[in-house]
Amino acid sequence: MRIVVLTGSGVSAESGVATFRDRNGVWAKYDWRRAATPEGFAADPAFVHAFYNERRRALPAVRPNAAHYALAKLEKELAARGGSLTLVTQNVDDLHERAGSKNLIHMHGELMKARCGACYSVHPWKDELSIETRCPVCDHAGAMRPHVVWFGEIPMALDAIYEAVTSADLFAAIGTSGAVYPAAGLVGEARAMNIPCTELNLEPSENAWLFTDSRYGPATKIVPRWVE
Ligand code: BV8
Repeated sequence: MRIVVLTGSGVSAESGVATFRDRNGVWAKYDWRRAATPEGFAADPAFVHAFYNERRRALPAVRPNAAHYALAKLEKELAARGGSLTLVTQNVDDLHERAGSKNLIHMHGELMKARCGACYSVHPWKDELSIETRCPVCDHAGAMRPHVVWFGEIPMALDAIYEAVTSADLFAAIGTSGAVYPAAGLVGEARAMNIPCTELNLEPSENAWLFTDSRYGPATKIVPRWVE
């Protein structure tokens, strides 16, 4: 049995990580054009560094929740039976890793990594980033940026993601509003291959109509039940 799960910020909400489009979400506080686009970074890198430094600083204090642990358990159980779980996350937090998930693709990048805009080297990064930060490889100052995918940038590992989705026996989306493409288009790719698709979310997402099954409620309740 090969399962592909796509997660969004709703899976981390009960760990205390803010979602994006809920009433008091990230984009209610920050203009995504200023905080999460290459143009915004070019115009005001200090603002963008402050936005990501604040989120990176908060991350070590939050913990994975029952939904993260249930997905890590599912991966182990499937592997023990010769199957697989490919976990594709839009989240830039590291809660899936900390819960034990291994076969994980961060399609929108990772908050705890930084990338040099001059030599493209990628580095684990726990500290603040600023316009003075020098690249540990090429020593270029001012080109280090968060290793995340901004609007208008191409998400990571798309070929591997499409390969996994179109050859799955089951596709599930958990804790995502279905607002951001190409992530939100993955259910359409699965349906085009007649793959059953399940939505697990607090409420119906923008593309709920595309799913063949759905369960609604808080992720820490519905995901462990779904995994059982
Ligand atoms: C690209 C950065 C080209 C990292 C993010 C017009 C039409 C269609 C598309 C476009 C368009 N104009 C522009 C586009 C493209 C654009 C896009 O889709 N825009 C949308 C907004 C219209 N996409 C892009 O730019 C992407 N790149 O298209 O490149 C390309 C592509 C392919 C091939 C060649 C070229 C890049 C998108 C990535 C942008 N980066 N973030 C960061 O700072 O984190 S986006 C941001 O949104 C996050 O990454 C986040 O993961 C993502 C999705 O949001 P969700 O995770 O779903 O969060 P949200 O708050 O929306 O929803 C939370 C859900 O959880 C809700 O449903 C809620 O009910 C639920 N929930 C809440 N609590 C719980 C819960 N569920 C369960 N339990 C709970 N307790």
